[in-house]
Amino acid sequence: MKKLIALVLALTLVLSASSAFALTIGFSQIGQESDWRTANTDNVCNAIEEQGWTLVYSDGQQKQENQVQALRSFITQGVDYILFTGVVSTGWDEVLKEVNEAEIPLILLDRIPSCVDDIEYAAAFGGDFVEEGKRMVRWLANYLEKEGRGEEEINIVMLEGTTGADAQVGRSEGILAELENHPNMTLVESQTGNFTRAEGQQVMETFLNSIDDIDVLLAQNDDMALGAIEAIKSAGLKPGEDIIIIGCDSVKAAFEAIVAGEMNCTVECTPLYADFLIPTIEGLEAGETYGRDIIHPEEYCYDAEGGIPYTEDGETLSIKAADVIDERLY
Ligand code: GYE
Repeated sequence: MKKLIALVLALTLVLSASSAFALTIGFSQIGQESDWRTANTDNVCNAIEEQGWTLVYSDGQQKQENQVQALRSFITQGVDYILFTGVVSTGWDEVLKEVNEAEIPLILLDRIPSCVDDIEYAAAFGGDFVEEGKRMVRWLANYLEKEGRGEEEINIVMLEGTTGADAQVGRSEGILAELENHPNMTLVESQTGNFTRAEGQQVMETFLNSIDDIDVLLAQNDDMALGAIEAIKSAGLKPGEDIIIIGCDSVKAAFEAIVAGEMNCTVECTPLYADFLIPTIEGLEAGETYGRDIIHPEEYCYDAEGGIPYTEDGETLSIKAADVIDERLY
C-alpha cells in the first residue's frame, strides 16, 4: 500500500511539473524578418514546450503558399490547436475554412486575416495597428510642439512594412489619418522596406539621394529604423538630430539607439503573447469560450526624456527608454 501511495505521489509530481493535458499545437509563423518576430517565435514556442506540449512549428519564410501548405499539413496531422498569423491579410478564406471544417480550434495571433468575420476561431490576440500608427504621429506633433517647431513645415518620409500585411495596412491607415490633423506635415515619400533592417537601409539611401530636406522618418518597425540610421550616418547626417526618427515595436536595439541619441521614439507593439496564449488554451481545454473580440495588449511609447503625450486624450505620457532598457528582454 505504501509503495502504491509513493507511486501515486511521484506520478502527481511528474504531472504537475508539466501541464495535465497532452496536446499537439501547430504554429504557422510568418518568417524571421525582425527582432520582434524572433522574440515572438521564442516566446510562443518556449511557452508551449514548457507546458510539455508537442509543438509543430512551421516558418513560412514570408510566403503565403508555404503557410497554406503548413496549415493543410496541420489538418492532416490532426493537431489539437492551430496558432496562426498570416504574412498578408487577404487570401486565407479557403484554407481557414478547411481548418474550421476539420474542427481544429484556431487561435489568431498578431496579424489578423481580413476574412476574420467569416471564419470560426477560439480566440484572437493582436496589436492595434491603426492606433500604433496614430501614436507615431501624435508623439511627433507633441514633440515638435515641445521643441518650438509646432508651426514649421515638416517633410516626412515613411518606411512601410510588408505590403498587404495587417501591420502595414493598419499602421499606414493610422499614420495617414492622424497626418490629416497636421497640415504643416507633408508625407513626401513612402516605400516598403519589408520590415527588415537591410531593406530599411537601402530604401533610406534612395530617399536621401532623391530628397533634399527630410525632417522626419516614420518607420513602421524598429528594424527598418535601425537600418535607416546606418544610411543616414553614411550620408554624413546625424540620425536623431538632423532627422527625427520614430519607429514601432520597442525592441531593445531601438532603446539602445534612443539612449545613444540616434533615434527619437518607439511606439510599442508587444511580441509576448505566451501569457495570454497558455491560459487561453488551458481554459479552452476546461470548456471555456472567449468570444470573438480581438484582444489588444496594453502598450506604451518610449523616448529619450519621457513626458510626451501620445494617446488621443493626451493623458498618457511617453516613458524614458533609459529607465526601462534593462528590463527589456528582446
Ligand atoms: O511590427 C514587425 C514584424 O506583425 C506586429 O511584424 C508584427 C510586425 C512587427 O516584422 O517588426
